[in-house]
Amino acid sequence: MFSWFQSKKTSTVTPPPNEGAPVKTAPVKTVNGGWGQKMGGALANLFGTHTTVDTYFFDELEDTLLLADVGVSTATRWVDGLKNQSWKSTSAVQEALAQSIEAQLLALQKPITFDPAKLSLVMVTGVNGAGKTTFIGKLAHRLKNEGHRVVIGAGDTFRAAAVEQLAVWATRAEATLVSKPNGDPAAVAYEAIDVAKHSNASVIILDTAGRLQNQINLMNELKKIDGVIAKQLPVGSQRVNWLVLDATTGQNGLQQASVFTQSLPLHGIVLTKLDGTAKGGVVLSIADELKLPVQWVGVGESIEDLIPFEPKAFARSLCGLRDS
Ligand SMILES: Nc1nc2c(ncn2[C@@H]2O[C@H](COP(=O)(O)OP(=O)(O)OP(=O)(O)O)[C@@H](O)[C@H]2O)c(=O)[nH]1
Ligand SMILES: [Mg+2]
Repeated sequence: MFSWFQSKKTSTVTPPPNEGAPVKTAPVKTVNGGWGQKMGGALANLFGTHTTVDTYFFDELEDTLLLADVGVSTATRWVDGLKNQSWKSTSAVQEALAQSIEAQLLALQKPITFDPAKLSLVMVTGVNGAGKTTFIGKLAHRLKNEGHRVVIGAGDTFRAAAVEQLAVWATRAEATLVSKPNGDPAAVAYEAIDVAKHSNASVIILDTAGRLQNQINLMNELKKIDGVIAKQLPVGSQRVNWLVLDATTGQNGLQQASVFTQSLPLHGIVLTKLDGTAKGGVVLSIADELKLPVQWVGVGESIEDLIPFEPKAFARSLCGLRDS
């Protein structure tokens, strides 16, 4: 394998330090701390301080949902639906709200699994600083622990520092890194697929440069990368395009997502930085308006801080309830 790696003149292929060692199958460490301490606090407080179900309570509920970044149309629809029923207590409203949110999110959920016997390629996109590279490190680590051989493609070729940052994550996650300084991101995708095929890897994760939704050329570049992947990836491989959204940007994320879907078919959202915000409600707007499932949640900066999205746990936490 090394002679083939060395024959690649224009790109750099960095195998993980322990290349050739037996694959670890240790279970992934459980993430502590759940969704982040801020989420659900305001709703828990509202339900805890109101005992009477009246117009004032519903007004407060709507305001609190808006503050959690649920979005105007979604919040209004939830609250109008609740107002039209009779309630014995505010805690009954709290339970019903959590159950409705869970049902709506569950209806959209399409779990994506990675089969070690087949090649998968995940393209990770999003605006600048959303948390793409950090997510890739966390995901690579998780997949590696599940027994996958992971190749990471450094598709952010604009900044040398971007490759360096990704190289640190690739080393931590024990993944192979394919980079092409100042190269074309589509060429990086091409080479990453080539390396994966020759090294019998099961997952390729492709980083991309951060781009704003109004940068037409950069948005078109995503289409080009996507086209190269379609041609180069073996028939029967799994293709996944995920958009990374920073939860702290709230409703702005919704706008970003709608523009990215015009350039690329998206299979889901990675919601990062939920540990630093009470605005987790944006998940509901994304579900409502874009019909996209959230697949992963980032809850910190370290390699273990990644949680697979679970509608029930999320809905209960958002409503200030314990996960029963
Ligand atoms: N608190 C917290 N910080 C995060 C999380 N994910 C990423 N970050 C931080 O967010 C900052 C940006 O993360 P990157 O992974 O570099 O984001 P990016 O999207 O790759 O950025 P560009 O490549 O510049 O577009 C870094 O300081 C990360 O440590 C998270 O889940 N929680
Ligand atoms: Mg990055």
